[in-house]
Amino acid sequence: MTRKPIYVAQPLLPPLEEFIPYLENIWESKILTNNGPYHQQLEQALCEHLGVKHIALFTNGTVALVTALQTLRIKGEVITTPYSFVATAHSLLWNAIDPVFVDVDPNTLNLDPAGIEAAITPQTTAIMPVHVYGHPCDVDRIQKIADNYGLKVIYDAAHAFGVQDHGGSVLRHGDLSVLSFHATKVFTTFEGGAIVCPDAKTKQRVDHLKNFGFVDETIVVAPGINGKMNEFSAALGLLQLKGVDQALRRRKAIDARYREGLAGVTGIHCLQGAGETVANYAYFPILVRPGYPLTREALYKKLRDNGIHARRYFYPLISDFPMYRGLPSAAQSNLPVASKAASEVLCLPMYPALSDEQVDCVVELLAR
Ligand code: T4K
Repeated sequence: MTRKPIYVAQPLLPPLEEFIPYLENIWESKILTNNGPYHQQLEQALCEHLGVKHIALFTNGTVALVTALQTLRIKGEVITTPYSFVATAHSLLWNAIDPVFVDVDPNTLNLDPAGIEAAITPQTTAIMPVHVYGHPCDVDRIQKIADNYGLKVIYDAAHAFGVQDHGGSVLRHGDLSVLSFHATKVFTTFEGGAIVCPDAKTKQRVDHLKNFGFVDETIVVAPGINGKMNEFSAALGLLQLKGVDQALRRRKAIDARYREGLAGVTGIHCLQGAGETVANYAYFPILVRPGYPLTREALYKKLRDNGIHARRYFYPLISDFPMYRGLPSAAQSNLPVASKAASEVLCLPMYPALSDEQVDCVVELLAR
């Protein structure tokens, strides 16, 4: 039977007719970019929605990560996780910073604070953890280490849109947090991203850096980049924001349906959240373990043969890519938990338009 492929993610787009008035305004004003009206409105709206004070929009999450490191003038070595999308470590290389990989926690697959101290050297200037799958890192322990050693903390929060812990938005932690609004994310502006800043002064530096370093027409204070979000994306973001809560409710229902359906399947382990009070259900990762009749690779292929495009986020580990594997910290013996997770993980389709029948079809294939 041929049916439409089911992908790991699919953007939830608002009805096209609702976007037309935004487009008409852009056509009328002819302001397409450079801190235009929709850009300003979206920054304000996101601050309110996320419960943060300052946000700077970007063209994508990767440029935002690169700029976050520039903002804090990070140099030398940065401690980070191998278990992430490759953009995390690439942002370090783009700043001529040496990544130092530390293993992850077996329960959350986030950077394990227990390994951080041993990796600190006189060259270490910062820690870059990732809230993997939107589950918060152990922010208190990470901050304590950072304070003890005088290190900055930049969170790669690409997956953590809307996530809250007991004190509010998870994006308030560290010195900066970086979001991605890519098409596959919980909240999308086609391509896009943002840096969440703790104060107006830091946001001002970020705003200069994302606009070539311009302070005004004639003054350039830093070798900045072009990281600006355009008006089309900002307008889409404003519209998208209206439906994001409803979309999260649907994601939550899908998460529950998967968990219920997979509960009795021997060898399939569903990753739990990390104690967030508001989760965003950005991904549905399972770990394929001994006891399951197929290997992870065989299951991946079986699903694909049935039109279900699950993804191995995150395999290979970043530390196994050619530009990283020569680093002493990239050795598999240094990263046993991350290496095991990378060989077991499969992210199942997770997006609001996924129907109960489609979820059941995935579960049935896994259970059969
Ligand atoms: N840090 C972390 C921890 C990240 O996960 C990411 C990005 C970043 C930083 C960098 O942020 P950005 O610079 O991207 O803003 C995807 C995304 O491209 C990437 O944004 C994301 N993480 C990563 C986890 O996943 P691919 O190469 O796996 O995506 P792709 O194109 O294969 O898409 C997956 C599925 O989604 C497709 O099979 C179909 C569906 N899809 C995809 C696109 C692009 C759609 O339905 N519509 C679409 O427009 O990397």
